[in-house]
Amino acid sequence: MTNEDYKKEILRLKEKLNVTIVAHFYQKDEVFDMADFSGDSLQLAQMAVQDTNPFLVFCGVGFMGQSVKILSPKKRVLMPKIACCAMARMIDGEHYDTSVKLLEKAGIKKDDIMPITYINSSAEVKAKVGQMGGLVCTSSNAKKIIEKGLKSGKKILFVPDKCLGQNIAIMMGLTSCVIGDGSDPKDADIICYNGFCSVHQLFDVEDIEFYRDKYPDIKIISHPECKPEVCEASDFVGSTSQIIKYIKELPKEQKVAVGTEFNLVNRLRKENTYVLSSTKPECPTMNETTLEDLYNVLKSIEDDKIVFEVLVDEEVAKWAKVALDRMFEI
Ligand code: CIZ
Ligand code: SF4
Repeated sequence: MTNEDYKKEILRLKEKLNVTIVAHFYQKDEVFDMADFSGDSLQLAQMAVQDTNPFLVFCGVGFMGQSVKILSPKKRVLMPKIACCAMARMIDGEHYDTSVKLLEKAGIKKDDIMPITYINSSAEVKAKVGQMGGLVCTSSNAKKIIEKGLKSGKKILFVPDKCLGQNIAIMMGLTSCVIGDGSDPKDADIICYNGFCSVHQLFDVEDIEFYRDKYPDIKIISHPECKPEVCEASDFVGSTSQIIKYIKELPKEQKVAVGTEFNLVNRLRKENTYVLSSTKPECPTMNETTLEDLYNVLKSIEDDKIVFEVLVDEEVAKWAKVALDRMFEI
């Protein structure tokens, strides 16, 4: 089948089966174009809760489908590929427990820790955080959530993205450390787990200098998963939805160089928009989903032989929902 055949079949199946298709901003264009809704992981989870169709097909990575399932347990959530975000895979429940133990060894009591997990984490990690009184954040609301966490008077344990944790600490004038970096975690306001996004690590200060030399008036935009020195040298730092909004409000002739996943940057504005890297910053897992996969998952509903359904253990879902709901309350 050609891509055109797949597109026709996807539209036919979507109508026939009452399925809602959602796609994250980092999905390939041809998959993105098939979606009823697109957005960042938080926007998509919120849309999914309100959607009344019994089936939802989520084109994105595993933790995003899991979040929808946790928030709308009655909905049947399917993913064309169970692709796991590389950063989310850097921490599981055991790594989380070990991190807490390491802090205890360093003299910080468990009761004095306020854990916050970036939404890019497994349901298991979200559940551990929920059980310990903590909450979830996204790149759009991380500052607000950390501010709230600090009001408890406890130390923040921020998992898994050290860059997001460090960037927020810099923005708020706080101290931070990374577990295992040799410093005393007691001296830090925000203690970060040593996880990162391999795609956003591709952006360097040299890339910024290259563009500033070439186009002195250019605006440099980066995602808070980029390294702290990159964010500090940027004109604007924001989540995917914040980046889109920021660029939309700029005059058309304003040149911008953007440090985030390629599919989104490429879609933003064809002229005057540059990718802030000499290497193509494609997320391997986001790019795994193809039109054929989307077609196959829809066909599996039609044939009543469902594949790639997202299921979350009840007890894990219960505590992960506690951590997600605490974020929504703020
Ligand atoms: O939460 C998301 O969708 C991700 C992974 C990034 C962002 O900034 O929106
Ligand atoms: Fe995960 Fe990075 Fe891909 Fe986002 S771009 S899904 S954080 S690996």
